[in-house]
Amino acid sequence: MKKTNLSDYDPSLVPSGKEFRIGIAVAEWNREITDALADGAIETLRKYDVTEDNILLVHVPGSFELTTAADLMLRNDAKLDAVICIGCVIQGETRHFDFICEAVSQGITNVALKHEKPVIFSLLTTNNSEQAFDRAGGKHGNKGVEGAITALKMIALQKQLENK
Ligand code: RBF
Repeated sequence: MKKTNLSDYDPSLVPSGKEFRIGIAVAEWNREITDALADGAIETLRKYDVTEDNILLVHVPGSFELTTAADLMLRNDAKLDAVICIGCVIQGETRHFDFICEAVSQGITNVALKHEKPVIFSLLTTNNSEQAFDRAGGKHGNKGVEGAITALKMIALQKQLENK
């Protein structure tokens, strides 16, 4: 199969999420895009048997807050298996783009290592809104779908390696 992006995933290789509990943190900046990503993630988790009760959705003001949200969720819900962080940062005229993207990518890595659970980076970092729409259900797939698949695969890997 041609692999241009993970949205072309092979459904037979995706583990069932029947027993999994997954958090989703969504940034409200560029909400039209982040809502489309979140819808893709939730639809995909439901498709792979994650129950409605086991999907915990929270919203944060902007992408910068995703790290804190993931940390809070994992700290306060011992049964959570993973958190998917969804945001969209669009390049502007000032340097905020670099600071936010760097903070989120590093922050998510730190939270994952601190809690020893997968924390998924579903952050669009684009030059303009067209590129973002292309990746939120447009011609380059839906990165929320890909985040959900990644979460399922990483949780299954963790359970396999820890023999749970
Ligand atoms: N948050 C986003 O999720 N996407 C953005 O494109 C974005 N652009 C921002 C631009 C500026 C100049 C500032 C100050 C903030 C921006 N934020 C953006 C919000 C940021 O993630 C965070 O919510 C705020 O900085 C408060 O901590």
